[in-house]
Amino acid sequence: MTKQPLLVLGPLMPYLLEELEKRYAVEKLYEEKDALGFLQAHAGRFRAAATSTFTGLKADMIDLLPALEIVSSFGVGTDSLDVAYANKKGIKVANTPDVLNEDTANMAISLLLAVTRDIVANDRFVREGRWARGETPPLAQGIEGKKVGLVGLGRIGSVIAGKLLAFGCDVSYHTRNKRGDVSYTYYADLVAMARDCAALIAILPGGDATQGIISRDVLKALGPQGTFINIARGTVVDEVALVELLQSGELGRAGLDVFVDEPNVPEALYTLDNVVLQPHMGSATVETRKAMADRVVSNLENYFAGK
Ligand code: 8YV
Repeated sequence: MTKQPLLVLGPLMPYLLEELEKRYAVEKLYEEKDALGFLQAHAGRFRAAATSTFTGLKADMIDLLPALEIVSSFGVGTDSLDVAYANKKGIKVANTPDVLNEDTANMAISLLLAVTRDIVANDRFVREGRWARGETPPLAQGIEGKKVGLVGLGRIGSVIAGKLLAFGCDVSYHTRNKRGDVSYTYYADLVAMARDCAALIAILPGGDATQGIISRDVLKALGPQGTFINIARGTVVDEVALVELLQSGELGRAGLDVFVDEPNVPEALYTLDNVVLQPHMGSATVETRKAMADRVVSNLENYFAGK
């Protein structure tokens, strides 16, 4: 049986590419020297494409793919995908929700503990021989009994909330609308939540609607004893304000997995001991990335099976 052509728009993990190649006649657009020329000659063959939250799918690319019916994206975020435009053109957009909830939530908890307990700074303290020289590091902060505010309470946010309860935290949340199905304290006003909380965790979608929602005012309200964790998107926070407030001590600590201009991280953060930095690793475990890859494949298979 001839394989259905599949256009892969950007690099994917090797396991996923292998699984796709078993089932489809894969063409890697990102390896074409003249991608536009390739599309002009061949675009009409592709009913399906695969991409990732990293590569995305913008309206101009959709316009170049007249036969496209489905795009299967690696990742849960849709901020880099022009979903509304795709749907308007009758193209289905599939992503990989749920399978990454636990590991991404674990990243939030790991950052919260690492930052409040000064794990990375104290690791440096030991390696630099300062403990051996008789120095004593400053006391860290506990999270037991503390108020932690979730900015966003979707699939991943809900898992984080459950895990925070196990650490004895008092969970509150800010979303556009109050949820009827949870008993956590709801704040319509994000500044008010930040003022009341010891830590804020950002776990809301990126994109225009949430751009800079964690503003300078929110971070200032969190204050010198406060901790900010971001595992959402760099765009949801005023990154300039974040760096300035961490430098001045007006914001206590931060654990950051995401940045505005990845992989570029504001260099001012490199020297700060009150910050733990990660290279966008929320879903990056062997187990979860495999499950995400399998979902990319099954989304395509289900589509072609008429499901
Ligand atoms: C991506 C992510 O999958 O799922 C998301 O939205 O941010 C990550 O898990 C990863 O960056 C690969 O594109």
